Amino acid sequence: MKIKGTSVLVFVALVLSTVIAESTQTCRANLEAACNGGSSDGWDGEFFPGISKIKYEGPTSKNPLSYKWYNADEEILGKKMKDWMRFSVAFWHTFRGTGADPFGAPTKSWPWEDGTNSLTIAKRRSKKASNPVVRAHFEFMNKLGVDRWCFHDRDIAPDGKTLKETNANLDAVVALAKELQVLYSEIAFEGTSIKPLWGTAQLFLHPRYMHGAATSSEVAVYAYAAAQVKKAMEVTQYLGGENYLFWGGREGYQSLLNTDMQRELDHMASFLQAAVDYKKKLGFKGNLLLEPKPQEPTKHQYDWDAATTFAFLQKYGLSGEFKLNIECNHATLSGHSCPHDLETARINGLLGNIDANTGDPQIGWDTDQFLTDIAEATLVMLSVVRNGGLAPGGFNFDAKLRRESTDVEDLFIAHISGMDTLARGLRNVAKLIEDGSLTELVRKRYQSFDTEIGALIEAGKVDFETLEKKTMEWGEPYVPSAKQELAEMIFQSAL
Ligand code: XLS
Ligand code: NI
Ligand code: NI
Repeated sequence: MKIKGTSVLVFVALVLSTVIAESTQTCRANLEAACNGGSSDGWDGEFFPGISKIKYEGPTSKNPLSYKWYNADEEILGKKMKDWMRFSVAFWHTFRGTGADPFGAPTKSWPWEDGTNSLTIAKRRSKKASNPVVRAHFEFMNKLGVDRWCFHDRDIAPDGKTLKETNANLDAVVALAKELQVLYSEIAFEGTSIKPLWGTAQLFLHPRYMHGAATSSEVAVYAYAAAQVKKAMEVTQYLGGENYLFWGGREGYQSLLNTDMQRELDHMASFLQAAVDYKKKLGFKGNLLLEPKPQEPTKHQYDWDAATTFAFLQKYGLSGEFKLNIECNHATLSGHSCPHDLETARINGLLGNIDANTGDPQIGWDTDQFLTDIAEATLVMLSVVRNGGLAPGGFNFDAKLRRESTDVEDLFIAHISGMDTLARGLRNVAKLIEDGSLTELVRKRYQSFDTEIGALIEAGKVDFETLEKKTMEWGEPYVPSAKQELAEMIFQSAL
């Protein structure tokens, strides 16, 4: 996309790429050693000076800073790997994550944060020209070779005293993000534009949302949330975002004793209907996504899982307007597996995006770990391939480093590992499809329905009386083996 002032940006891009290439004049990215006498406000160096662009080196490489399975331009099953994956970096985990947990203080002192005083950083973040966090983020994406990102309004810009001030803070950072998107698109991605995979409004951190946002018992909070979403939709569109997301972290309840569940659900539907209307007014072309999660922070969230969310959408006549963003760790928290929720979304035409992560079987919360289980990744990719891909959705790494991983390079290693795992899953799916025996096993299992009477049943045309007559005629059915172990054996051999 050509914009006004592109030539200026190309010039800046050339200068910047020279700086990057020569790696001279690099300010060490920490507050003590920053160029401007202990303040990194004037920052224009590299944040990751020792790390160059991550390249594909193949499965035999021992270099942790290389891709072993993800080869962006390689074609698999008729599409380039990058087009199957459409990877995205989650700004909040990667650049705002501190390693703090309910029991412990932050463990990470990232070069772009001061690690202690969030207000200082917040102020610094709100100053367009000197926003080290956003700058670090785009350098990271460039080096990783990922051209999509996801954000909440409040992770990129802080709250002000009034909504007006807050919106102005957001505008300043969004202007810088837009500039950097164009800049890095030119220098790093040969004209393909960097953009958000999705944007969203953070409707769970601020105390005003303690009873929920769209489902708050306070009408002024409902209104505030609407105003916040309106603005977040606008900036997502401005940045070229491909989707807009709703995650209802506090849309739910702690106790049914003080909750009018019917009223809250009706409010949520009105809120989402208003978002649909505003999307149309804006002319926003992307998908609206809902992200199911059963609980945490509330005891019960209304978008419990894919099936519950689908029922809600149908009840309120919103089905055609939303797709689902399935997060693997949420699926397991709801008592399903990730592939179960992916398939539930897919067969109902709702699979729009994946928040790629995984939980820990021994810890009962949303640990948001990078997915490194190859078997799981293969099943995930099976759903994606059956879905014909995810576009305009993709894979957002809603995943964070463990509290104990504190090196800057760990951020790269984590993403590389997550990307390689899914890439390996895709390669395995190709093997399974080429081999064909799993598909054949499933086909054979249902072949009794590939008959005249089976077809009539599937068309919903056979009544109980007819089936009773058939049963008299057929006698006791022959019931063959399900071949589960054989299916597992075939699956294993593709990994
Ligand atoms: C939290 C959610 C959240 C959404 C975006 O559990 O996964 O990160 O993806 O608000
Ligand atoms: Ni998520
Ligand atoms: Ni989550």
